[in-house]
Amino acid sequence: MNVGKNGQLLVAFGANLPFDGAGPAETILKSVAALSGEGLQLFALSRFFATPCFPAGAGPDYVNAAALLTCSEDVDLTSILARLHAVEARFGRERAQRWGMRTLDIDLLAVGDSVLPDAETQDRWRLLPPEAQVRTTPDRLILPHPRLQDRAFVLVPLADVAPDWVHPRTGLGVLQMLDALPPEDRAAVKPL
Ligand code: PH2
Ligand code: MG
Ligand code: MG
Repeated sequence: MNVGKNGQLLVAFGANLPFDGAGPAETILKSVAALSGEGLQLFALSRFFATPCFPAGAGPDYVNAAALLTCSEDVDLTSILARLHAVEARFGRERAQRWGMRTLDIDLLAVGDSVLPDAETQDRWRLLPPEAQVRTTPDRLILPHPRLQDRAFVLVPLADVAPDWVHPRTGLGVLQMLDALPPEDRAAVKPL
């Protein structure tokens, strides 16, 4: 799929380990600059938040943020993902363990109102029961990100940069998705 010139990319940042003398917040900020160097311009950047690690107890607290990026040229999604991974790698990301600790995680949350690879597959992964979420992981890109609606550490920052974005499968806006979460999940996401 092509993103198209000025296509809107919603991305989430997460980090819970220092890299090269920089703490998580500094690393996220530097990575935003690095993304601009890759042709992904920053349109809006959220506040930074301290969030408890998910799953609970699996590591130090995270810093989470979100951004709205725009693409300067018409490019393929594969190239966008390669750029995100290249920036993760530059900031010390090693892909050892799913949900493991990381110096920098950049997740593509959504590309406008695109649904990938198709509506039925997005629905299936989005509606996967929690036990199955632990056991299985998709081997291809699912958009919107299948766990987006479940995580306050994604939705709270997202509300800063794209409050009007509507999930193309559920029809729910970012604030509606936030309202559907347990209040304690939202309260645990604290501005830095
Ligand atoms: N990312 C994970 C696993 N757990 N927990 C928090 N609080 N924030 C994250 O960004 C995060 C996580 C895997 O990407
Ligand atoms: Mg992630
Ligand atoms: Mg990731």
